[in-house]
Amino acid sequence: MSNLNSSTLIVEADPYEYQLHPDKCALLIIDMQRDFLEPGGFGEMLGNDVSLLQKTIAPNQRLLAARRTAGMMVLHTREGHRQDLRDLPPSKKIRGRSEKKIGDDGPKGRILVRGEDGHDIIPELYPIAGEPVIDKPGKGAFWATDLHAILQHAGIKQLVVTGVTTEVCVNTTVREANDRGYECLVPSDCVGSYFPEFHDVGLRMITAQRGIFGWVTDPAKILAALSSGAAS
Ligand code: C5J
Repeated sequence: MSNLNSSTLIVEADPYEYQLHPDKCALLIIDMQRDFLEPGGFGEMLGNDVSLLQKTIAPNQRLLAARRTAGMMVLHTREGHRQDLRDLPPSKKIRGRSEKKIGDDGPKGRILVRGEDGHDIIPELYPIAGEPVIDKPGKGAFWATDLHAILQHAGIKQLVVTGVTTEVCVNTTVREANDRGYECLVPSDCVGSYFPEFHDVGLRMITAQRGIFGWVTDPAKILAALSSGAAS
């Protein structure tokens, strides 16, 4: 544990500085799952270039290591469904008209089904004891989950949101969090998309109109702020 205390850390960010309160801030890592990031998973099966998401692994590892060292709360999410698929909306199942669908057998087990290999978090960012894992059936991490209750009980008011994909589950979660009163900071290199243009626009949407949904920064700036806090 470091000596981070309740003092405010200033993180340079867009559209303006983010005032990070270490004791009220959690790192929320969205859907860094094998099916989205690894070759042969669901993402690649749909024709996506997974190397675009793999770029986010090292920056997330650096941030996660700093967070764990600082003793701040870390949570992970996984998108997926019950084994019996009763929480899978038929509209989501048939969307895309692809040959292989959610719940079908894939190279890493049944696609996006809880308990299957492909549904799990990549080894590089695997949760450690004490880090809640939120299983979510939708794109947003607040919908049909206990995330809000867990954060409220821990006194969390701020979220650093990372993971994949920028314009889908990260963006949806930031919007949901913003409506629930959380201040969200998104480190740009720690989020990724199969579509670079959607990544860029997804980040711009967050900071538009002087931060309509939150703040965006370079992860190095969060690391710098955390290490200045640890040193003080
Ligand atoms: C998607 C996600 N893109 N985690 N999931 O279906 O963004």
